[in-house]
Order: sequence, then C-alpha cells, then structure tokens
Amino acid sequence: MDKIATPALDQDFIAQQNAPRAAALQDEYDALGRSLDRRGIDIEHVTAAVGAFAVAAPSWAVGSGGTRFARFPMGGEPRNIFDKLEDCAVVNRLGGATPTVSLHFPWDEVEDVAALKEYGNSLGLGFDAVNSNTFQDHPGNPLHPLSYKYGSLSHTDPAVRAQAVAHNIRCAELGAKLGSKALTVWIGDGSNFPGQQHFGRAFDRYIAGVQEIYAGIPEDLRLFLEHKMYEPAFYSTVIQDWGSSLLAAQAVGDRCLCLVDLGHHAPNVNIEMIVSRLLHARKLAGFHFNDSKYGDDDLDAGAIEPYRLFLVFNELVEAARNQAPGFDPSYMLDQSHNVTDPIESLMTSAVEVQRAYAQALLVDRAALDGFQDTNDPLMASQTLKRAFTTDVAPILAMARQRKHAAIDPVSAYRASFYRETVSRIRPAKSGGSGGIV
Ligand code: LRH
Ligand code: MN
Repeated sequence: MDKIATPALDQDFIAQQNAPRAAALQDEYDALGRSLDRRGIDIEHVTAAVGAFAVAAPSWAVGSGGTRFARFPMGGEPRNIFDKLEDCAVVNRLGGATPTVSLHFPWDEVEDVAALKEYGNSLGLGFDAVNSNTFQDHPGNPLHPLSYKYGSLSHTDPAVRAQAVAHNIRCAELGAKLGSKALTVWIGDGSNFPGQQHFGRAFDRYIAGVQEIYAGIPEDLRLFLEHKMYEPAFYSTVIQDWGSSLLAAQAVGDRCLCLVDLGHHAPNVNIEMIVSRLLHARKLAGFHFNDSKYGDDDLDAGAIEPYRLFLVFNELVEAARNQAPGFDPSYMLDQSHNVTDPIESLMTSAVEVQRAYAQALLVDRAALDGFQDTNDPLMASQTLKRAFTTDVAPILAMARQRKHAAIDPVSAYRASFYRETVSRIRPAKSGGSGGIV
C-alpha cells in the first residue's frame, strides 16, 4: 500500500518548520537548565526521560467523535484502519510521543494482518494493547450471532459468554500477530434496575469468563481489566470500580492486571490514591489517559484537571524510584474528539501527559519525605506545587526537536495542510448517529 504523500511526514518539511524556532528554544532551554541546576536537577536527565516516554494513540479516536445526540464529521474522516494509521503516523511524526497505536476489534479487523503490520511499521508505528468489543452487537458478523444486550462475559446465557470468551481470545491472537503484548477487556455489563442482576452471580460468571480468556491467550501476553463506574449501564456495572477489578485480577492470575481509565470514576475521586493502591497490589496495568468534569467525557488529557494528571505521575515516579516490583505500566490515550481536529487533540494530549511526567520528575523527593515524616503539610504541598508550577515546555520541545519531531506540532501540522489533503482524497462521510466511530 503506498504511503500518503504529505509534508506532515517529511523530515525536511519538519526541519524547515523548526529552523526559525530553534534559537529561541535553545535560549529558553538554557535558562531553565540554569534554574533547575540551582535546584540540584540536571535538565538533561529530565529531557532524556521525556524523550524515552511514549503513550499509545487510540485508533478509534482519529475520526470525529460524537455523543448520542450527534456527531459532526470533519473533512478527511478515516475510512478504515489504514487511513487511521496514516493519521496516527502524523500525530507521532510531528508530536514525537506516540510511536504505537492501540487497535479495537472488530472495528479495525482486516483479512491480511501481516499487511496491516507491515503498513504500520512502514509508517514508523508499532502496536500496543488491543481492545475487544463485547459492548456492541456486530450484525452480520458470523463470530457474533448472539446479542450482548444483557451482557457478555457476565451474561446468564452460557452461549453468549462462550461467544464473548472466543472473541477475546481471537483479539489477543490478532494482537500477537501485530506484535501487541496485551489485551484490554472493558465490558459494559451491568443493570438499569435494582433487582435486575444478581451482583454475586454476575461477578462469578465474569471471573470464570476472564479465567477462560487468560487460559486461552499467548503466555507472554498481559490481560488488562478496565473498570468503569457507569454507562452504558445506569444502575450497576459488573466491573464498577478498582476494587472489583482488583478482586477479579487477583482471582485470575499474575499477568492479569487493572487498567485505570481516568474518566471512569465519579467526579473528585482520588485517582492517584487508586494508582498507589494498585501499585501496592502489584496489579497496575496502566492507563487510558483523558480528562473529564462530570462523567466519562473522554476530553483531552490535561484539559480540565492538569494537577490531577500530575499527581498520578507523582505516584508513578515515586514507584519507579522505589523500584516497585513488576512496575511496567502501559500508557494509552482514550479520548473522543467531538469539536477539535483529532490529530491536533492527540498531539497536544500526548504533550500534556509528557508535561505531567516531566513535572513529576522535578519533585524534590528527599525534601518531600522529610516534610511527610515530620508532618509539615504546608511544605509537603509546596514541594509538589513547586514542581507542578515549573514551566517545562522547553524540555518537552527540546525532546521533540532531538527526535526530529516538530518544536510546535500544531503549527507544523496546520502548515502541512494535511487536513485539506485528506479531505480531498478521502470521500466525505455523511453525519450519522452517535457512537465512538
Ligand atoms: C469505555 C472505553 C474503553 C474502550 C472504549 C472505546 O468507555 O473507555 O476503553 O473500549 O472506551
Ligand atoms: Mn478506556
């Protein structure tokens, strides 16, 4: 398959875009370097860590998102997984932080998996955790003749559960062919009425189903369980919170871990505490980063609560510092872009995740330990705030420049006229109803 011809993927174009910005960046970087040096921090250490940091792009988020009320497609909507990979390649080429893509099956399923792998690799992309889908029916798909209306892995009908288990194992096998090392299982199973579902029996059926999946997937694959408070079920959800997810993961096995989607909690829940608990249990799978104000809003990471994102990374940097056993979290974005160009939102969201990480690396942990141990809450809080209020933008931009990505990804993207290019070559998609894709 021929790669799309666009300056957005062209080294020289990016170098041209960076040239007029390089001197100012170097000046700001040197100034920050001197300031951090006075704090006993080597800026090069932080820039190298940021450069090595990567977050996966979700294939399902490069098309315009929508709600149950409406979806407003833009020009150049991706028509298939190959278009989605091209868009993800632009996000990575200019943003320099998303070298892998997380696929969703059956949305991204193709006959020739080897060709898909090859095309992704030819665009400089690898494949992260794959996602199964037993939260929608797939009319006409011979592998899903039975409906998931009343659930999937926790369904009362063993035939529906068997269908869901088989689908998950198949997703893991497809993922393994692509080089993916994990399968994420999120199910919408639950109830809308008190009494509709037996909480205990539904949970038992779910655990039995995940145990079957675990036994059926390649031995080097990890299995990620994703909890969510509500939606599509509005009274109870089988895997409603981190506690349910942890109980299930502990019942299934060592490679079964708990994935934290930031939007899957009630407003004001202390997510960084949940991260600390899952680390304690050695069961942290990783993250679906996004932001929210009310429900599972799937807004751009860092757009609403950047301090919360920083506090999550504060726990992760602390865990790395303590060499927490089995610490190898998977980082992914999971967003829905209803009013922005998804490529711009994904690039800037990856930068916001990097920003939180870089700021967490600036925390004076020895001082913090001291203030915590001597019960000096004010200075403990100030120690975190000092890191959070440090403008690390020169570090993030320098890390991009050193990767030959764009110092200013959004202005380079707009200067590439990529959206105009794909709007010309990809037939316009009519409106259509809600749903992620
Ligand atoms: C559920 C979820 C899950 C995905 C879906 C696209 O809300 O976060 O991770 O399967 O979004
Ligand atoms: Mn998610």
